[in-house]
Amino acid sequence: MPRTTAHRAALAAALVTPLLLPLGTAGPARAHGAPTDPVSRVVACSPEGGDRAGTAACRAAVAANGAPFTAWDNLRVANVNGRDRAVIPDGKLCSGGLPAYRGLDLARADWPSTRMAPGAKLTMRYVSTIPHTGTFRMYLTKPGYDPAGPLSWSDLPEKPFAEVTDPALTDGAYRMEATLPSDRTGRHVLYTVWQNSSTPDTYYSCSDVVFPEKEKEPRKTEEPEKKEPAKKEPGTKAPERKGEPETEEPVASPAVESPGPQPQGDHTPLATTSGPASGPSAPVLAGGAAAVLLLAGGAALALRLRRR
Ligand SMILES: [Cu+2]
Repeated sequence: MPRTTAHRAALAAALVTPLLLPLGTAGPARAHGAPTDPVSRVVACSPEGGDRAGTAACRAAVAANGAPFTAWDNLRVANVNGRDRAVIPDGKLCSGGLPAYRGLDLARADWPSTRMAPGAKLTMRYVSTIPHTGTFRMYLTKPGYDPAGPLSWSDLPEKPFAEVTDPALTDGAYRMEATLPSDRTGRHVLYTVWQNSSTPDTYYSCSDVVFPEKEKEPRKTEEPEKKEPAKKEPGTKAPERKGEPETEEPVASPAVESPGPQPQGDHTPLATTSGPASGPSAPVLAGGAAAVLLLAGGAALALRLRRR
């Protein structure tokens, strides 16, 4: 594994205690990004995904993939330029059509998920250690979405429920505020598209989210097998699960400041190797390049951490 311990520790810290991660003052490291809250499939099932990586869904995904999701931050396709629906095939939205991530496209209803409240404020955390400029678009599968079928573009509304351009990068992550649609129940996919403006790349991510099921009848009859969603009992809050999106946490205001033009030299565009039509060896090359970049970034991070 070409990943450094420092880098692994960085993601672990980002997943557990993002506010404590001292990346905010750091210079650019060589990496890209992915949503960690609500956690994306690729992060959850990566070797750094902790308990989530051991779930049946993640084990099946890795098996179908034929390789672990080590490069969790490299799910990107070059030169899409906003033509997501034309370039990324139906059923392959979660992999971006990239063979190296095909395990993420499995149609399952048990992916590691994050609980959400309809209509609530969402603060998405999208870990990244290099400040690309660009626009994030967030989509939520339509009411009635069936997680047992392949995810297709027709499952997503035409318009994103949130769109954020050039959010501030704080504590190693972009934080984006959005208001969730209020009419969803049950399991859904939050699909995030990050179209860079400072690179030719677009990043794709599936985060599995679960809204409370609708109460069918106001409790006239007892249904013993019925599960009460999010029953409030003092002192029994599950520590592992993310409940409602955090509302008390101060967040960077979205889309106010632009970090300015990025030198292209600090990033390796994979224009010729990362398209969905490229051969099976291309993602391996891409992964190798990313691994080198990540190695460099991890070393830089280690130095920074040591200096503190
Ligand atoms: Cu990048």
